[in-house]
Amino acid sequence: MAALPAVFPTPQSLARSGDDIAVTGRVVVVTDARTDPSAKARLVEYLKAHGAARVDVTDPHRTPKASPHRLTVLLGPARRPDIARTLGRTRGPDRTDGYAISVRRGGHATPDVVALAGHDGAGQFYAVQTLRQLFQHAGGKRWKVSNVQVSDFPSMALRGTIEGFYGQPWTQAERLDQMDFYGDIKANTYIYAPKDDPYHRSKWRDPYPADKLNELGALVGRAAANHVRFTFAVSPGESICYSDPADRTALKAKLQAMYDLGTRAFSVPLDDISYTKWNCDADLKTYGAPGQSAAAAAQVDLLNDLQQNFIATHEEAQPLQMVPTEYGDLTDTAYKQKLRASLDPAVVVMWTGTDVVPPRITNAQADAASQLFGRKVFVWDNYPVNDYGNTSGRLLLAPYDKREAGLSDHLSGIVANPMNQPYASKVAVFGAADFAWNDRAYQAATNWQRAMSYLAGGNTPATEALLTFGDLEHLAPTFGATPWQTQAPRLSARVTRFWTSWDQGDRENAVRELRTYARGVEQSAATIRGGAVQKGFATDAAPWLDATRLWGSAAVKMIDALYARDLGDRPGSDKLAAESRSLQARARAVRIAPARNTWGEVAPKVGDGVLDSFLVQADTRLTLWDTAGGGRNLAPTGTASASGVEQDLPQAPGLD
Ligand code: LOG
Repeated sequence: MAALPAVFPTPQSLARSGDDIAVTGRVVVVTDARTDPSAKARLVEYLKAHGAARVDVTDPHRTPKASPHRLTVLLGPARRPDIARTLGRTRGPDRTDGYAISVRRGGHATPDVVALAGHDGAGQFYAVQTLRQLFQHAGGKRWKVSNVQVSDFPSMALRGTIEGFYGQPWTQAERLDQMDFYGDIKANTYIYAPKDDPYHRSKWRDPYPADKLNELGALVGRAAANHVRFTFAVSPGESICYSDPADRTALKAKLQAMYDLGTRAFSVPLDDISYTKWNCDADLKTYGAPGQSAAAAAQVDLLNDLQQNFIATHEEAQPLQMVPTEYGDLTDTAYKQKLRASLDPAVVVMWTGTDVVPPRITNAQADAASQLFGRKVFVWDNYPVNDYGNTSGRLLLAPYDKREAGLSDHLSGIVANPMNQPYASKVAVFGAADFAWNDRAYQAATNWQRAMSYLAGGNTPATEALLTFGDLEHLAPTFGATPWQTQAPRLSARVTRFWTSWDQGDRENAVRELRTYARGVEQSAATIRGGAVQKGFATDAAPWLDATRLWGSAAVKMIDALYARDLGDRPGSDKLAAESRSLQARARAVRIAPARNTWGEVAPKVGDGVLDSFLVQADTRLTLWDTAGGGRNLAPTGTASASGVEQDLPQAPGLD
C-alpha cells in the first residue's frame, strides 16, 4: 500500500484502509438540500481538475443505476442515510467544523464510493478541502484517490488572520485571494483591522463611502464562500467620548452598515491608544480622573453596551471581540482587574503574548493570561507582521514556530497579523492555521516544507528554491535586541561545515558543496519567478529576489576565488574576488522602492550576518593569504564569522 498522503492542516485522525481508487471519467456526486453549496462547488471543481471529464450531480433518491465505472462521491451531513452507511465504523464528526471521510471500494457491479460527511456546512467544506489533498497523480490524465478514513475537527475555534498592521493596507484583489487561501487551509477567521484605513480608526465615526462599502460587501461574500467569518473591526479609542450617547450611536451605525452587508462578527480593538487622558470633559465627570482603572470602566461600559444592545439583538451575530489597551503582558493591574470583574463574559479578549512580539508562547503563559482576563484569551499573534523598526528591510519567511503544543486547552484561537506583503505572508499563515487546527501534531519544519510546496503548486524545484530563499529571510526580530528566530540556519550550517573542511584540507569537497548551494541561491530568484510559484509571491518579494541573485553570484565568485588561489592561480583568484566585490556592491545598492512599508527606500536584507559575513571572512583570508599561510582560519573564536543580528554590517576593507 502507498504511503499516507500529506494533508494540511494535519488531521486529528487519518488512516489508510486499502488500495487507492481511480477517478473515473464520469463521476457521480450525490447531494441534497442539506449539502453545503460552496462545498459542492469546490468538489465539482476539484474532481474536474483531477481526471473527471464529466461530473453528474444528483440526489440520494435519483442516483443513477449503479455502475462500477462511475466513482460516486456523497457530500452532506453525517446523518444522511447513504452517508452514514458508507461511514460505517469511521467515527462521525460530532464537533463544530468537524468532518469525516470514508472511502469504500466497490465490487463487480458496484462503484467505488467516497463519503464526505460534515458536522455542519463548514465541516462539509473542510472534507472537500481534505479530499483535494487525497488526489494522487497516476500518470497522464489519470488520477487516484487515496483510500483513507479521516475523522477530523479543529482544536481551536478561531483560526486565521487579523489584517492589523500599520502601513499600506492590502488591496481588494489581494484580500479576495486571501479569502480563497484561508478556505484552503481551513482558517475560519479574517479580522479586518488595517491601522491605516482611516474609516477604521481616525475617521471611525464616518460611514464608508459607497465604493468602499461595495468592496467590503464583495469581501464578505468571498469570505462566506470559503467558510471564513469576515470580522469587522472598528477602533474608536483615539477620539471616542465613552459617555456620549451620540458616539455610541455612531459606533453602532458603523457596525450596522457592516451587518447589513452580511457581516456577523465584530471587534472593537482598543490597542495603541492613550488610557491616561480622556477625549472629552464628559468622561471626566462620568468616570473621574483619568487612569488605568477609570479607562477600564469606560471601556467596559462601551463594550457591554455593544454586546448586550447590538450583538445580542442581532440574529447570528458572534460574540463581540475586543483588544485591551494592555494586550501584551502578564502583569496584574487595576486595568485588568476591572476588565475581568465587569466585562460581559461573552466578550472575547485578545492578547499578543508576553510582549508585542513574544519570543515564544507557552501553556503556562496562556493560562496566566486567561486567569488575568477571566476567560480563555484569543491570541493576536504578531508574526509575520513587518511594520516595526526592527523589521526594516525584511520579509519574514521562517515557519510558524515556538508556540507550545497544548495551547488549544488555554486559548479560544489564534490569528496571525501578517506582513504588508500578502502572498509572502502565506508561509507563516499556513503554519499558524495548521497549529490552530491541531497544535499537538504541529511540526514547524514539516509545515514549512509543505507551505513552500503549496506556494509552488507542488512543483519540486520551485519548492526547493523557496526553501533556499526562505532560509535567507528567516530572521524574525522582536521589539528588543534578540531575534526570536535566527537568520539563515541552513546556510549558516553549510558555511560552518565549509570552513571546517577547508581548514582540515578537504578543500575540493568543501568548495564543491558550498558552491552548489551558492548556485542554488543565485538561481532561486529565477526559479521563483519561473511560473510555478504564485505570481503574487514574486511581486511581493521582487527586491529581495533581485538582491538574492546578486548575493548568490557574489558568493559563487568568491568561492571560485578561494579555490583558484588554493590552486596557485593568483591572477585568476584576484580577478574573481574583484568580480565578487562588484557583485556585492550591486547587491547592496538594491532598494525596496516603492516601499509598501513605512521603512522608506531601504536595502532588502538577505541572509544578513551569515552570507555577508562569509564573504568578509573569505576576502580577509585572500588578503592575508601569504602572511597567514594559505587561507587558514584567522578567527578560531569566530570573531570574523556570523554572530547574531548585524543589522548594518560594517564594510570590510577591500569591499567596494
Ligand atoms: C499593534 C499592531 C502592530 C503590531 C506590530 C497590537 C495589538 N497592535 O505595538 O497594529 O501591527 O504592534 O508592530 C502593535 O499588536 N502595537
